[in-house]
Amino acid sequence: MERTLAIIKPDAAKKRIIGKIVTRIEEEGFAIARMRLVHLTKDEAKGFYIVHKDKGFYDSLCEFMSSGPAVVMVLEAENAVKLWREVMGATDPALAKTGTLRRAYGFSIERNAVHGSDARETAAWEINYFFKG
Ligand code: IDP
Ligand code: MG
Repeated sequence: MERTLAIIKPDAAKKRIIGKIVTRIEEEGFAIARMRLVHLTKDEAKGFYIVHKDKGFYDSLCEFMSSGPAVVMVLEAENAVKLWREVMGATDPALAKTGTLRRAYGFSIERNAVHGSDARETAAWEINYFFKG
């Protein structure tokens, strides 16, 4: 079984669609191994998105990610990393395929409802960031 880190971002939590997204996760066949409601500090968001520190959107992204409650989860399935990215859809909701979560619930390329790890190694690092031990 492979593991990936998923986040229901503050825009989706604010819209009260945590339940809808969790339902979709279960319908897609993932097992939820860990799950926690968090309200990140800006520094915690900056640490999580450190790979993007040189991007123009880094500061705005970290403000957004620390703007309210979010849900962090460890999802388990065969090919969990790839499968979760398919269910999420493209980063920009306008370009995401019909039926994906970002297409359905994303507001903009920044406020795009959900996060997912992009590779196995990234997933291990991201899972450890929120769920140590
Ligand atoms: P991903 O979440 O699809 O893996 P990344 O390129 O890793 O996309 O970017 C991380 C997050 O940063 C995105 O989910 C989105 O919230 C935000 N982001 C990415 N590109 C842009 C942009 O061009 N403008 C504003 N925010 C962006
Ligand atoms: Mg990414």
